[in-house]
Amino acid sequence: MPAIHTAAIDLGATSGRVIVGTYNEGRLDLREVHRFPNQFHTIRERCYWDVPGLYTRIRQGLLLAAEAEPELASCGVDTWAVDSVLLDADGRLVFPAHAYRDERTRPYVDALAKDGIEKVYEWTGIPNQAINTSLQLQELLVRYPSLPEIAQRCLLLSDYYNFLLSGVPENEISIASSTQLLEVGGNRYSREALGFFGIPRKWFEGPSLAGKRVGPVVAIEALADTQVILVPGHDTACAFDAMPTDPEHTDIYLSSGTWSLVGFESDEPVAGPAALEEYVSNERIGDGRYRPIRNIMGLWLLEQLLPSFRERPQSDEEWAELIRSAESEPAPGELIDVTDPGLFNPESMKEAVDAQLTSRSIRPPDSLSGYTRLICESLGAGHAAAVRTFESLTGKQFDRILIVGGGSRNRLLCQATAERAGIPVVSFSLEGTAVGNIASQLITLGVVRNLATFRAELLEQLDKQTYEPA
Ligand code: LFR
Repeated sequence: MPAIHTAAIDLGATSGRVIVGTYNEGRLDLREVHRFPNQFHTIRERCYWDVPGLYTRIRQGLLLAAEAEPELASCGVDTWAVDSVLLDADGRLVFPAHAYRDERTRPYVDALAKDGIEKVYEWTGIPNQAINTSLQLQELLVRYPSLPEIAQRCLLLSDYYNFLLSGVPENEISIASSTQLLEVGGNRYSREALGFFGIPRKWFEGPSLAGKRVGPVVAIEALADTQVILVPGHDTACAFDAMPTDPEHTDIYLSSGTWSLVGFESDEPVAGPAALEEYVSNERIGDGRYRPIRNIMGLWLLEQLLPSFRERPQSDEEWAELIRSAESEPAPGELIDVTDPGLFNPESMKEAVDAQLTSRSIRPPDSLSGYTRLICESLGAGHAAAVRTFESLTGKQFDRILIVGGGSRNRLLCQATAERAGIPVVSFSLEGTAVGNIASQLITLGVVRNLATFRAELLEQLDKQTYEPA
């Protein structure tokens, strides 16, 4: 079979990339053709994404991909979850896309916690989090009750970029599951949840399972023969798909970037009051199965701390140097509480961390390497707690943690996680989200049989590093 070329459009909250994947006889080679920074913009306390700017980058990236590989069979889009756009009957944007770190949903989180979350969790399997699409839409609808007269459709961001490229609006299941509006027991939107939040039923359709051919790229002439494929629209679902799990092991997964997402694949949700109490989020895999996860604040803490330090790392070497010096810092006696809402979107992360520590009579570190050590250890403890939670809720025993994402290159974080969880952490040199995105395209194109085959092939190709607990 000749080599097959596909493009992954992979948008994260802090950077985006377009990656060409070339698959040839069981081997996948990746070429990053475009990378660009991403950030939300705060105007009068409201936070917005630059949705048109990202589309310009996607177009540029696809043109570069087509230049590199004129025979591009397909492309697929994955993005971070929960954020959405509203469209009128002609597909025109009726509202700017808010970013999930906007604090406008706070009163609605508190109200839901007081009254209704037990029911909502029974219907949807998604706990009460300020970022949820449900609360974001509820806030808009309370403020603008006539919105449904104009807005006819809601698309999450990956769905929206698929729509711009192909002209076809789809709601894909993995990203749909992050809305808190999907039925936990089936592949449908929950009438009860939509009714509870006051969201019009017409805003959503489907959802469709991943692995569907949406149509050709009609928006770019040079790509008229390239198919848009509905890959798992949620970046975390793509990252989990890329985990080169080995059937000999019982693995739990950690996708480590801006957020730390700890979870596993399952045929059933992890439901009930204890799961709700532990904030277990029953998100979906592109094929409709479950991906129970716990969502922990992640390396956002470290990224946001950097602007306060002149000696912040600027290159891979400087990062490695920072991690080395953090490793030689003494292990902190006390950790940061990573669930503190004060760390969610503070003006100064350093001041927010210091405020938390001093309120607990703990002296803040005196250097960037001290903070790095403290954050990595605190995240390691959060990861370990999530593993224990899943073990106690399900009766399963996990014997390894597979880690992908930016944090998989952070030795200190991997080692801290292994120590605190008491099981090995296996790190793969892998662009997880882009690889999962491409896997879904290859399976849809019929060149790879299924995910198990893809993972087995990938496992042979990757370098791995194992961090053992002491
Ligand atoms: C990771 C991620 C998480 C989601 C958060 C907000 O990029 O998609 O899974 O909880 O971003 O969308």
